[in-house]
Amino acid sequence: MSNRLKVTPNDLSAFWMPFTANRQFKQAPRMLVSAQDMHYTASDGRKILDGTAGLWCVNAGHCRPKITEAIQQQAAELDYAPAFQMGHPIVFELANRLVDIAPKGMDHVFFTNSGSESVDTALKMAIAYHRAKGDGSRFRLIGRERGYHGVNFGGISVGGIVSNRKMFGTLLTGVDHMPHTHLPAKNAFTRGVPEHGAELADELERIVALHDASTIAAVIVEPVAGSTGVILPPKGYLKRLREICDKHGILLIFDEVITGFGRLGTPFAADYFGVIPDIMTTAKGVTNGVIPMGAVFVKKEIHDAFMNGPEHLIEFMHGYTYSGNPIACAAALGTLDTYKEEGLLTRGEELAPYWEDALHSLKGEPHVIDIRNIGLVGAIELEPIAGAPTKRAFSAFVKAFERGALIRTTGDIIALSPPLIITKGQINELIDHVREVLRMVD
Ligand code: PXG
Repeated sequence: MSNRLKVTPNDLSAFWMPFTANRQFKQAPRMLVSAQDMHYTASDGRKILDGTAGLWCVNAGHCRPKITEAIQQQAAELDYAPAFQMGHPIVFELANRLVDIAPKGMDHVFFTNSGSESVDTALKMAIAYHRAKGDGSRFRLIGRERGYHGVNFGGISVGGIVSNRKMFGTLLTGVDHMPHTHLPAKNAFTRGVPEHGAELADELERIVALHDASTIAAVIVEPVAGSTGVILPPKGYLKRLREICDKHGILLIFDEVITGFGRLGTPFAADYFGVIPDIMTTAKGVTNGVIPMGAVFVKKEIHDAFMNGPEHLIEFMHGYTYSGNPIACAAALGTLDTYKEEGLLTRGEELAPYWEDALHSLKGEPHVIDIRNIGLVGAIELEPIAGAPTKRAFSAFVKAFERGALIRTTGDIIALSPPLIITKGQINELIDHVREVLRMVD
């Protein structure tokens, strides 16, 4: 095996990096060369504490043996099998295992390769479901301001992050947005789910009144919005959305790409909030981030509505070459085994009070204007530098990396989402790194 430690590529130009300031990065690259459990190793040999589970995906920690072995074995046994009109055993096994841990009633799984594909799959399913039931006038999709649903055209259309939308033309038509639920004036420094703002769900009634329910297929929200900087649903908000959707025959889609697989201390956010959607999109934690895979969970009624035509016809004209790829399935099974053996899908619940106290100990540190937390998710919002938004948080990110911690920033918000195997000692260490960098940055 090659030892890439201290080996630096001499030309970084060919790789166009995703969601990265390419020119800035290539002048001062930050390279990771290996990982184990809670740590990365940087190319200069330093150990870096992973405060973000990679990109919210490495929930069981890095290079876990069960997952590695499962991938190795599968690659040697059945590397690829056609995904259309053919099957292989472990994709069926995986679907059953996923349904076993899913919220009640979510009995079917459709496989994709990413969160973005899961979202576009769910949106297409919702529209096609109504049409399959003879209700083809329901085509509208309702998202939310500041929502992140990946980067494909469906996802950015229902998404509400301006910088991800404005460069890309007209997007999907027939889309509207509810307001976001970030109310710092009322909810700043709340521990856990905020008190104020459930009434924002009633904005859905306003949208229904404008377009008429008979034109609306689905509402999609992240139960906890991650990428936009950790925005929590106010108490009662998601229940209210569920009620309004039920009243008007609108499907409710939860985008659980980051909240799925234990992030909130329950297997899914639907479990945490006691609100079950009709469709649930996941990715990331399904394979511990190790092999690309997404999974869309669907209620029985929705699946069954497609199963009515002639049996020789394909019921849902959708799928990907790599839907249910055997090696991804093996990685997912190894991941589910690891979650189960170590109780990781509920470990966040035990750690959440300690995590909450540690995070909120940052109140009063320089620049901090809000702190938010739920499960093993945390956000520290900083006052932006006047005229230079994002700059302060980004320099905190760079300084944290130099000190030995990987944190994530979005806008002027530091978002933390460590692997679910983190110890209390490592929580202290992570928060101390953040405290120190807050004291260092301008
Ligand atoms: N939905 C949600 C809610 C997400 O958070 C996606 C869809 C898209 O997933 P893919 O696999 O297509 O990237 C996401 C992705 C961050 C960060 O730091 C978050 C994501 C991706 C990268 C960075 O907040 N979320």
